Amino acid sequence: MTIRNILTEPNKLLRQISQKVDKVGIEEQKLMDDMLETMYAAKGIGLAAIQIGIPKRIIVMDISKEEAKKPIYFVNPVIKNKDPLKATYEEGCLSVPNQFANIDRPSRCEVEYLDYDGKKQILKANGLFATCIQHEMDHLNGVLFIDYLSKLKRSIIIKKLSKLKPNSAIL
Ligand code: GNR
Ligand code: NI
Repeated sequence: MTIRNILTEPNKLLRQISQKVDKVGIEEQKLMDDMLETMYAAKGIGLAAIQIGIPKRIIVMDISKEEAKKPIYFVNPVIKNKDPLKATYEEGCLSVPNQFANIDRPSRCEVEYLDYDGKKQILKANGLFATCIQHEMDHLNGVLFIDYLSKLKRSIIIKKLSKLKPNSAIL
């Protein structure tokens, strides 16, 4: 397993739409292993493949608070039955370092996906899990949580990040 570099905003790759996976094979499993190790190393609770530069519809997540790790692997996830009731969480993103904002999203949803072994699964999500899977799903569609903020707030964040990373304007 390898810890990979996490891309940060501004970076055009983060705006790319990720492609469906045909088959969950060895290559995809190795990618999921690397993603999980990278996510744990960065102290995140979720990671989408595009955050390490791979435009495939793959997400890893672990929202367990205890010592015991409970990773979940999602391939080709689809979100269904979003609750019209919204919940607000303070979100952060490993690709938008050190920036946080309150974001409203459907409080509950269902997610259909293929697991690590390529088996079809469906889960009902609420609380932080519902927020996180929707945040990760956005990554697969080139969307970041800062896109839900006003233009002014978003541009202030992007300006801050660009200063930390002067070369990013040409990526
Ligand atoms: O680690 C993360 N924490 C988090 C907190 C609130 C809402 C969403 C997240 S996801 C984030 C990791 C990340 O950037 N995943 O794409
Ligand atoms: Ni993120």
